[in-house]
Amino acid sequence: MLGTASPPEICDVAKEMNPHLIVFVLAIFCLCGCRREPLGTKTALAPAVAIESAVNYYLTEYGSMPYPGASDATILTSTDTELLHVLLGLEDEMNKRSIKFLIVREGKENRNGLIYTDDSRSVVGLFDPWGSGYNVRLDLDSDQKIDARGETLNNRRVAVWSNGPDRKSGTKDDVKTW
Ligand SMILES: [Ca+2]
Repeated sequence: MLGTASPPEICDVAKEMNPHLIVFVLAIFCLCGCRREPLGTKTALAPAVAIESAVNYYLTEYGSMPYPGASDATILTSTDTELLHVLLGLEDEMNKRSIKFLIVREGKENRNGLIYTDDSRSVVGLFDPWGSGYNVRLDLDSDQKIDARGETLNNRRVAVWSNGPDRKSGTKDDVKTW
């Protein structure tokens, strides 16, 4: 009778299949299942988001950007510590009330966080898990638009990205806040 035939069991289907095909299909499943984000990708994102939030908090608090200049700029947090000091409340010219806008963990051996100077009163830089600084693109001409990694981002004052495991900007493994 139509509709009463039971569907073929999976084992029966497997018996009919070419063994090579079964191995191939299993291999594909394994490859898909084992594919993970590169190690450190998740830990790289948290400081990037924290920097972005800190810039926005500063903007709300003081009504201006936490960095001087009239045209958009990209700050690298491993070499340019001026922005970090402002956001960490470690200077009192641009951050007169010394508010700590940026809260990120401390790193080690120029990786995975903030590296302080010996006297702990300033920082050497903020580093991603692979030892590079974060790129911070700032909208300093106040047009609410920034170009980051070759992408145009609208309605934004700040965007942050890590170069990822290959330490090159603009490649697929970059860890970005947008
Ligand atoms: Ca990259």
